[in-house]
Amino acid sequence: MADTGKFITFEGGEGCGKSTHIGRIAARLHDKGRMVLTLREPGGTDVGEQIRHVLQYSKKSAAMVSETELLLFCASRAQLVRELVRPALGKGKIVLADRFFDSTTVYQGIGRKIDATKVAVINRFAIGDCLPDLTIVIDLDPRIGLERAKGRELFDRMENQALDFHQRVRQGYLDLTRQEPQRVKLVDGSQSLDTVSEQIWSLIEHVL
Ligand code: T5A
Repeated sequence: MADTGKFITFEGGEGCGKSTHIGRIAARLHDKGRMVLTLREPGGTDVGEQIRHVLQYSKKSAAMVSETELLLFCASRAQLVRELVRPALGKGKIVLADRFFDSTTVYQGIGRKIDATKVAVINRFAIGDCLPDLTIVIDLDPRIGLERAKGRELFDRMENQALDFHQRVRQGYLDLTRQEPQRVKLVDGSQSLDTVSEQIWSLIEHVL
């Protein structure tokens, strides 16, 4: 790939601390004079934000089947990769993404139990060859994460799922760190904010 930037994605269950740490890391990188782009999924582009709206409000789209949900997450990502991620990497920026294709592997594949091979094919079609240089999984007991996530903008399509769904998601992420240890790194999200930040920072320094 001709890209010169670095693509770093943050993953984990609800309320594990992704947005908080992306904000901290972005500020730290800015202080060091690095060009940074932060993004969130689903969304991040005009098209993606419209897709997020369809996915987010379950009263208007309560009948949505899992296959539609999978395609919408991937549609948002296809737009994000081509409109923002690739151009930013080409300019040498560090792209910090709040979720990427591993969320689809875990939430739709393992959480919703859609066939893993089909999920992988659709995921790869959406992202092309735009794979993250580093993926940080912030691991947290879903009971703590769901409690922490209370009070923020509700993504009730997922949060209203039974605890068992969120436990499968957590296990899915743990399995990913074992399957792809070079790319996917695990951080214990139950530690203090500062401790988690420092551990994430040292992982990022390593790839930079
Ligand atoms: N989804 C997404 C799919 O199903 N498939 C896909 O392909 C994709 C891309 C997105 C939903 O969509 C699903 C997954 C999600 O269910 P969202 O609204 O974007 O929904 O929600 P999340 O990505 O889950 O983000 P959250 O806002 O819930 O969690 P964060 O960003 O991980 O957590 P954050 O940073 O907001 O922290 C939550 C609270 O905890 C505190 C923070 O201060 C904050 O108050 N906190 C800590 N407190 C103590 N100690 C620590 N170490 C703490 N870390 C954070």
